[in-house]
Formats: sequence, structure tokens, C-alpha cells
Amino acid sequence: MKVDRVWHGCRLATLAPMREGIGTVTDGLVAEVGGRIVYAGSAAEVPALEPAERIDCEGRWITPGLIDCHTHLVYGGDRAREFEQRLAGATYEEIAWGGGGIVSTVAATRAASEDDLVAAALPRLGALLAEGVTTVEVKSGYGLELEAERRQLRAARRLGTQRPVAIRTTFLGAHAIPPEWRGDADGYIEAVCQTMLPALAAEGLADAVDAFCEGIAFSPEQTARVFEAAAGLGLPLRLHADQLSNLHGAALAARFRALTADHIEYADEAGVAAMAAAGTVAVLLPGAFYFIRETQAPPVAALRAHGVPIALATDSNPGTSPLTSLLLTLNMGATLFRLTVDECIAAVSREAARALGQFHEIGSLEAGKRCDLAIWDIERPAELVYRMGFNPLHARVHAGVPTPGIGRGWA
Ligand code: DI6
Ligand code: FE
Repeated sequence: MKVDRVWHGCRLATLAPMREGIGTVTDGLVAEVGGRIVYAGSAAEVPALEPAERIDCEGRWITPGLIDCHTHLVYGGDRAREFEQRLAGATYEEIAWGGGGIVSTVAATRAASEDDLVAAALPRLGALLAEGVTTVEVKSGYGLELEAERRQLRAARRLGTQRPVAIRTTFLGAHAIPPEWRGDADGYIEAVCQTMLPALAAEGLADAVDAFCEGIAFSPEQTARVFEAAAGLGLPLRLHADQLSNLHGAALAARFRALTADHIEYADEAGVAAMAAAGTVAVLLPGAFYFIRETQAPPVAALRAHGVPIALATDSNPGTSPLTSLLLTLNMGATLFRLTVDECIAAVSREAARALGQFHEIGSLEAGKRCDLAIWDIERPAELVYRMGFNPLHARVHAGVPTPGIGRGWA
């Protein structure tokens, strides 16, 4: 069989669902044709191949390209000043009620052009790619009116044309009540459902729809209206649920068969059971937990007991998680939430792919999937989780093509 490229002499964490744990293969080989994996497994069992190019991995580990399945990467301005206020004693919620917080990023985002938004996001994206990330989800939600939400989503799509990465967009119009709608959250939700969502869906700018269900944002009833409108347009659902308080957002997400319920620090056992029954993925965001100094950890034991898939993501955003390292997120998932190494690695590959409804395409090393690889200078997978602020990426491959300039193999 003629193939384009073969990576040999590697150890694999395939993340294939039928295998134990992370699906380790010690005598690994990956073969690719036209950007797709045609074989990933033991070199001893491989059919005869005629590769155009052979890459000797010299014993390194290959994982699927990493997936950051929850980010707010595209926005204007920053919130360093607010960080200083918080250091002086103000809480995140006090700042939000005082007109700061999300709303200050909304002002900066509205003032930015599409080019400005792309330029501001590129360095953040670059930091993710440098750690072997090959798919990034990007939410809107800092425009909060049609034109500015559109600019954010278009900027997000453009990131995927300017860098070798797959971008999945999510419309988060129901992120905060914009200043001009203060006191009329229902009116704003009406605008989200009747005007913004249909227009952006028709333009193909949203791969999914998310909402922030919280005391400082939208009620479960308002969230349900957004979900009904999105479901009516055939769009998959996500939810920022039970992050700061238990509004039974996890159960709400499950009732609508949402792809994910995200954060869920305050979710209860009934919410977790509902997620399990609906196949809703738990997306845990330890960067936000850490940054706002939350003390209530998500219900990991219940998630495990009910068999809810667990994903991890950066939640990269200016207010509660100014984080652009998925490797540090793995360390936080283990240290703060006590996830195991195998759970952490699956959480940014196989389970993150499920969180995006993309497990048919990415998230494991299996024939037929896009050939997105991260090749690591490590002796054991635990090193990806154990270190803090160290990047052992050797090389990165997106759709079969190695990325020049990224990884130590290209230094
Ligand atoms: N939850 C969060 O942690 C972020 N958004 C959300 O719904 C915070 C966004 C911000 O403060 O700018
Ligand atoms: Fe978020």
C-alpha cells in the first residue's frame, strides 16, 4: 500500500475507546494518506507499506493532537486592572455587579475591528499550538449585539485559515446582559433567540450554542429559551453550568441533551446522574477554579461513579482564566481535582473530541481520523501531567502535515 508518511519507532497513546486506559502501544507506527490516518498501532502487525516519507521518532511518544474544547480566545483588551482590584479584596461577583468584569471586555471587543480581534488572538492561539494543540473551540460572547458577535465569530474562523489548526466556533450571545439591556434580561434573550441566533446560524458562523446560566447572568428559564431556539435550528448545545452556585444547570443541560455541561463545581448528584443518562460530557475548567480561588471542587467522584465522560479545557478568557497552556491545565486537573494521569490525557483528546461532537473525526489515533499528532520528548505519559511550565513537545502534525517552527524537533 502506498502512503504519504509513516512515523515509526514511536510509542503511542492511541486513546482508542476499545483499548485499556490510554491505549498504549510500545512498538508503534502511524501511517497517513492525504491528511488521514490509515494505520495506527503495532509495527509488528502493519500491512506492507510504501511510504513517500519515513520519520523515525527515536522512541518518542505520540498522542492525538490535543484539543482545547472550551475557550473564549477572541476578545479585545485585557483585565489586568481588575486582577489588581481582586488582589485588593474585591470579589469577581462584586466587580461584575459594579459594571466591570465581562462588560468591560464587551466594551473593548465592540471597539475592536475584526482585524484587531484576529491580531489579539493570534499570540494566545500560538501559545496553545506550541504545546501540540490541533483543535480549538472558540466562543463569542463579548460582542453581545449582532454585529460584534459576528465579528468575533468571523475572527475565530479566520484564525483557522491563518494557522494550521481546526477551529470550532460557539455562539455565546447569552453570556452577560449588555449595558443597553440592563434591567431587561428577558428582552435581551428575545433578541438573542429571534435576531442574533438565526442570523449567525444562517451565515454558518456557529458550530454550537452556549449560555451562561448563573445568578450574575441568565436564569434556567432564560437559558431554556436559548436552547429551544438553538435546537430548533439544529445546533448542538453547551452550557456554563453551576460554576458559582447550584441553579441545576447540569440537569438542564442534560434535559436538552446538550453536548456538555461546563464548570459544574456546584452540580449535585441528581445533575450528574442526568448527565450520564443524556450522554452529556463534563468539561472541567481548573484554570477558572484556580484563578477565582474557588474552593468547591466539581463532583469528580460522582462523575466517575455515573460514568460521565470528563474533558478538561483552558477556558482561556480575560476575566476568570487568562490561561493559554493546556499542559498546565492537565497538571491543575490532577492537582486540584485529583484526576488520574490517564483521565487527564483522555480529557484533552478523546473526551474533548466528544465534547465537540467530533469524535468521528479527532481525539484518537485510529484509521479514518484526521492525522493530528503531538510527538513528545518524554519517557512516560505522566510527564505531560506532572510538570508545570515545561513543554516537552518535539513536533506537531495537523492534517498529516508537520508544522515547521513548532516543537523542539524544529528548533
Ligand atoms: N464563565 C467564566 O468563567 C467566564 N465566562 C463564563 O461564563 C468569565 C468571563 C469573563 O469574566 O470575562
Ligand atoms: Fe467559559
